[in-house]
Amino acid sequence: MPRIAVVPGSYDPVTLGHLDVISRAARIFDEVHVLVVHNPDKNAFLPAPDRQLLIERSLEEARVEGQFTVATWSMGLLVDYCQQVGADVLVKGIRSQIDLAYETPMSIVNRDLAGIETLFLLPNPENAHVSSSLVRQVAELGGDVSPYVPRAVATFLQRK
Ligand code: COD
Repeated sequence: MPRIAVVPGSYDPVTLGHLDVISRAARIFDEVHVLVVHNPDKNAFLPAPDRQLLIERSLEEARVEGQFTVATWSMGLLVDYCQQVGADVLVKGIRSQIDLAYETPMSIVNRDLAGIETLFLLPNPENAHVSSSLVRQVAELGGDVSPYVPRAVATFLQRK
């Protein structure tokens, strides 16, 4: 049986920090589903189809090795998607105590709801400060986002 993991996020937009977590998950699991999920606590910057496309382009461009599916989920619980595709692990990145405080209750609820475990990965130090919200802010104010995002994202945001 292949081990399948889901790496969910808002990915609004995908950053080098996300890409690092995704590629490390691909070294642990046979299949990785990178899932764009709407976070009701955040205002969307890019539409979900653009976010998904940028993840696909970034994985291709960086030649990240692994078996990937990139998808968008807006139909209900994250664990419903996991069960639908046969995944029993969620992978999340933890940059700080704030991330841990936010993720801990969700990880317990996801295990209660469906027996889905959450694997937390620490970021590489060079990406630990990178977030999509920082990228959005720099982009909106006309700054250079290329140190923080895959090339496909930098090009897309410049055109936008
Ligand atoms: N380095 C390492 N990890 C990073 C970095 C970085 N630089 N940047 C972000 N990450 C991690 C985040 O900590 C997170 O784990 C993941 O990457 C995604 O980050 P974002 O910002 O794109 O996404 P979020 O934080 O808005 O998460 C959206 C989710 C939909 C994944 C989240 O809200 C969730 O799990 N919701 C659950 C919905 C549900 O089913 N609820 C009911 C039961 S809990």
